[in-house]
Amino acid sequence: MGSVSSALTQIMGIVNVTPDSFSDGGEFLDPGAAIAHGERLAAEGADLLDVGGESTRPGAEGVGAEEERDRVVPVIEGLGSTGVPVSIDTAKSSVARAALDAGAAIVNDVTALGDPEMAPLCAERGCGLVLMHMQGTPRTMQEEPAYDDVVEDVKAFLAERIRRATDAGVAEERIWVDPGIGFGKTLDHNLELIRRLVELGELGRPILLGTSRKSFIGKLTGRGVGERLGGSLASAVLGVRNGAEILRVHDVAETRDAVRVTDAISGRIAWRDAPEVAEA
Ligand code: HH2
Repeated sequence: MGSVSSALTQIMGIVNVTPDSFSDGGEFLDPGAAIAHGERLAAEGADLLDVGGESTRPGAEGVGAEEERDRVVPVIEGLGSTGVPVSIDTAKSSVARAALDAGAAIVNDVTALGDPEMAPLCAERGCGLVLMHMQGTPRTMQEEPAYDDVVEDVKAFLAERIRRATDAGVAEERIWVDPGIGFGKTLDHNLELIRRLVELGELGRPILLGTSRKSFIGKLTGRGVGERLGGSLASAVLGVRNGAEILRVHDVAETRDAVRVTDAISGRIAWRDAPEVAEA
């Protein structure tokens, strides 16, 4: 988690171990396939791997803690040899505990401490903690999302959850925040959050952004889930431009290239730090 002080944008590669995730559900339910996928993302340059055993797509039904744990633990153990830090994408403290025992370093909680045991656990373990904003629950969140001012409302929510975490003993420097693109938001809400992302910087914590292949990109482009790379890259680039420091993505190699160029043009890294390239 300490690496956020680096000027480089961090890429978090998504490893879904679910039958029903919106973009790759069922592809990697077998632990061996999920580990191989994570290893591929690590080889492509992922700085972090986010392992999830419960889909949070709109309308998704929840999964029991035991099943979720059985899905993610072998994958986290298997990814240990990559040397890439793993985050566990879960809202359940019992799953988080098992994942931390298996070697995860970060808890990515899309309910931002909906489980009252989550903050004490993270305090005790000294792990990283991602606090994401969601309005409603995955089953209901897209019914009629409404805000006074989406950015102000998300910011106030995250500020309160940061306080809740630090009150429980989580070190503030271990916390990242995330506006939760697609979680109880209309297309306009999503666009406004990315456009005004820099305002979340007032929370004083690194911003993680997850736009990869999401439905707002489909709405804008008319593309199916497997055809949203171009739109995803555009949102990644503008997200970084507007203050995101960590990007949660499916397409690690392509996003990495896009943000290296973005970082260099915007002066976040010197071009001399770029890898050697063959002249073409
Ligand atoms: N989005 C998803 C899941 N977890 N975590 C954070 N911090 N931010 C996000 O934007 C975010 C997240 C949804 O994407 P995906 O994992 O691809 O699908 P599913 O929820 O169906 O597993």
